[in-house]
Amino acid sequence: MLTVFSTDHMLRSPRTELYGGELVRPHESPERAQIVLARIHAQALGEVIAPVTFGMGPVLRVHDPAFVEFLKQAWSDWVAAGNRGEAIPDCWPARRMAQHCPNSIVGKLGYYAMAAETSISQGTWEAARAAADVALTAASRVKDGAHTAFALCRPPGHHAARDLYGGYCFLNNAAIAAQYLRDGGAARVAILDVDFHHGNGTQDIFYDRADVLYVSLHGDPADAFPYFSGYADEIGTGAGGGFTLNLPMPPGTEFVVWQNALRAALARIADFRADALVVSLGVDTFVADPISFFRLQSEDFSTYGRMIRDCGLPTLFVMEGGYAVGDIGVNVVNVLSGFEQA
Ligand code: OKP
Ligand code: ZN
Repeated sequence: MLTVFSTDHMLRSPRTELYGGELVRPHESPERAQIVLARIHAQALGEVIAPVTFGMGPVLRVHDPAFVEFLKQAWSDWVAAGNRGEAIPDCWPARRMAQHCPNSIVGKLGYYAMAAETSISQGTWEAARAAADVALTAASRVKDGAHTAFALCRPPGHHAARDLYGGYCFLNNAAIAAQYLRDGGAARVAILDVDFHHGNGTQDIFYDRADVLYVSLHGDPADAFPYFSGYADEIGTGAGGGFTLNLPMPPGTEFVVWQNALRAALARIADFRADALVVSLGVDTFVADPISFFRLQSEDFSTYGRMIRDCGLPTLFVMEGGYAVGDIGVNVVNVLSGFEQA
């Protein structure tokens, strides 16, 4: 399997994550991608190439222009305002308040953030832009007839909506790739999100559309981030009614239960008659993940890679989460090699 990877991911290297009332070293760290890359080489998964630059065209098919401008300028605006630490919002447009974008950078952070753990730091925009190019480059191979490709994106993307960042995400790499496949001629694209967390951003971007199916397996939002999205009764709206499927599962969920949810997800995808599949691949379902509560073992990742392969669809894998850093390479490559083995 071809992997697309950019060393520019390292430009995303914040010092802080707001966690448990403290500013800690971020779970979403540069070593994550390096460990996945090392495992790809060790297992000889296939060629690794650098991304092509696509520019903002395909990004703006999915994201709001003012939001993209905000991301571009956020760090320099924050520094210019005299702030000493990393950029963290501390005030939100909550219920019954004005939904206006303020001039102040502090106000803008609250306006565009869906969570506060994700500090913006120098280089964040450049890394996010490179991750979108990684996804697009891998998607272009699938568009041109490759059966599969792996976009080793970092930072991840599935929490980023049209005009929201947070949950370690800035640009929605999987959504940008899915829209690119649509624009490249795929009439129907399915997105299967197997990250532990609900992909609120991806769901939101395609919520009123019947041409992109979003199916997600995740920790019940009653118990897990992002808390305010991913409930089973969220099924899409308007023309998109029935084209979102959420399969939330409780704390302690084991692979046998998760696998049954995956069967249901794959059945819905087959019924949709997708032309291409985008997998939001987070391996934070792993039993030892420090911020999640499912109980998958490393061999289970191979098993479900094979199950996804059995769909028979051209498949783009896009890297999302996974924070048990020592095991992330094994778990990701187990999915990808499970997919490739006959
Ligand atoms: C990003 B991705 C846990 C707090 C979680 C944010 C998690 C973002 C996950 N106590 N805060 O979906 O892997
Ligand atoms: Zn996650």
